[in-house]
Amino acid sequence: MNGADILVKTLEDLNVTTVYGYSGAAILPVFHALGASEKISVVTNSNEQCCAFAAAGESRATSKVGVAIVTSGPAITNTLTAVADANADSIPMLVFAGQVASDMLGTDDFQHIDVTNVFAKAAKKVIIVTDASDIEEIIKDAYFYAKEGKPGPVVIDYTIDAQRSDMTYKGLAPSIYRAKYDDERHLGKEQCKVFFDLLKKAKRPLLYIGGGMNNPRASRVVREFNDIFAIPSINSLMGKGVLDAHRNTSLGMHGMYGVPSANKAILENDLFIGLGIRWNDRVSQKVGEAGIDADIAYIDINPLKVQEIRTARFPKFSFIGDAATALEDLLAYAQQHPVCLSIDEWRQRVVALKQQYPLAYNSASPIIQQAAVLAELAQIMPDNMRVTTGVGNHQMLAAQYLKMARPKSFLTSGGFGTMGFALPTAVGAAVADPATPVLAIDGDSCLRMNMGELYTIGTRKLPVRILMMNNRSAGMVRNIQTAKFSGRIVATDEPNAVSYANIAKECGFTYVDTLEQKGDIRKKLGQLLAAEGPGFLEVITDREEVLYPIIYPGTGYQDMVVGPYMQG
Ligand SMILES: Cc1ncc(C[n+]2csc(CCOP(=O)(O)OP(=O)(O)O)c2C)c(N)n1
Ligand SMILES: [Mg+2]
Repeated sequence: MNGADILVKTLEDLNVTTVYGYSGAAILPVFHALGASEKISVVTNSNEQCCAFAAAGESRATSKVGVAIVTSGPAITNTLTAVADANADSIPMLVFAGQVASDMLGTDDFQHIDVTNVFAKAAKKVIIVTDASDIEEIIKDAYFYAKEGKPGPVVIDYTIDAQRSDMTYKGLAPSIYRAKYDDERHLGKEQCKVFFDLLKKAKRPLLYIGGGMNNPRASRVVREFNDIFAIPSINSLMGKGVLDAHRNTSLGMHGMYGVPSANKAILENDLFIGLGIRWNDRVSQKVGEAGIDADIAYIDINPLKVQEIRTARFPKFSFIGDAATALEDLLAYAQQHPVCLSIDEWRQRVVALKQQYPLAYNSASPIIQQAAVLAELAQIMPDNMRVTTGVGNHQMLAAQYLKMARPKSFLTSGGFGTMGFALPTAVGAAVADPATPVLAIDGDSCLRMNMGELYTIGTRKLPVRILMMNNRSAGMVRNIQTAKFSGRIVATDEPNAVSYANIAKECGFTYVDTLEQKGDIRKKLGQLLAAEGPGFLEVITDREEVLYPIIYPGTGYQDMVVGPYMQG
């Protein structure tokens, strides 16, 4: 075997069944070895950024660790944005790059770049491998390291001489590496008591669910927890679907573009229970700052973040560890020491907030509003649908309106806010879990960024439906120009010179349509959802539509601007 064969055999041992790969000379031995694999298939995306987004899409949608394999130089730098994106959202993945021969490292050799330095701040870890005798162990370790603690992407830079060198496969057991990263931290009885003493004292406790909880186990445990305690909840963008959004005490996403009732509730809570969250600045004003006087209980696996919050916000309870395990410990404690909450008034209050501050939009306009499409979609979308989004108004409206009922069902670029995300992520989600239908909700500007994925989806006949919101504008940025830059629209409006639906058709989409009439929204959405094979619906929407609510940077929840259609 050579070093490339060992890489492939190691991935097989780890039960990897798909890699997202784009070839090139410096990685060709690995592609040659992949060609002989009966267990691994290669999906070729339209560029390397899409390979990495698709790999991360696998990880976002399932418990797998997605794998991308690309060549050196411009290929690996093409993945930088997607790697940083995965890092920002704590998504595990492996990205392999071919590299020039080890004796050419640091020279101006063709397509050479210092990957270790370029990715140092963008990935959870970067490893350069110049000796094939290391590769098996490095990959097996990296696979589980990517998942442990605060998950993230690992980049492995593999020189061409190492790929070619002869080596024997050791067959190291993956379980050794898995066990190395077992998290064995539990809450002790005293800590459980502190938590429940706080909770019993609280009149208006609020669960705040983050992306750290967005997996089946954590979702199951927190649902069990809330079946008992029925604590009103809000979620971050990344925490959508962890708790069932249909529950009447689930308020939905809060923050800069959050739903009004969630943003109102946070102003009124007196115990903020943060689970798997990182206190992002898009959440605007933070609990513990002036205006929100609440006790804080905080559980997260990232020691740096918990420590930061301990020194900045003085939580009355905090724990560094797996939030699902901590909740299991709390549940076990509560079984032995029954806890009774008297928060009925608060439960009724949040239900009233939802009724008092519903989402609303310009329903009188003759032109289709993106919000109207999302509101209709929320009515008819089946619970088993997995959604991906772009970045912009359509993304925030999807987050506001869609009631996700399952974890890992709403895949969106949170921490990095990366345009071009929806299509390649949908590719990864559809390949990894073909039984779950995927709906990619994308904006016109975002779609253009990785339009090549129409080809990937169409030619592979992937079960992906695309709902394209075409307002002929980078709407979210245009909104800021209108509100804060004297209405001067620069580089955000686009002419509508092309039919995207026609492009999709040309790429092999079997269902394509365009929606322009308000009266057809429900019918055409239904047709898109029911379509067999790849489907594409282009919706022509109002360029002047403004996304509400908004909390402008530097202001707080009490300054939320709800616009002319919602109640303040
Ligand atoms: C790679 C990248 N470039 C630029 C931005 C800044 N940005 C955020 S939203 C947005 C507009 C998105 O437009 P579109 O996809 O049409 O969505 P809309 O807001 O119109 O619904 C831009 C340019 C970004 N987030 N990511
Ligand atoms: Mg747009």
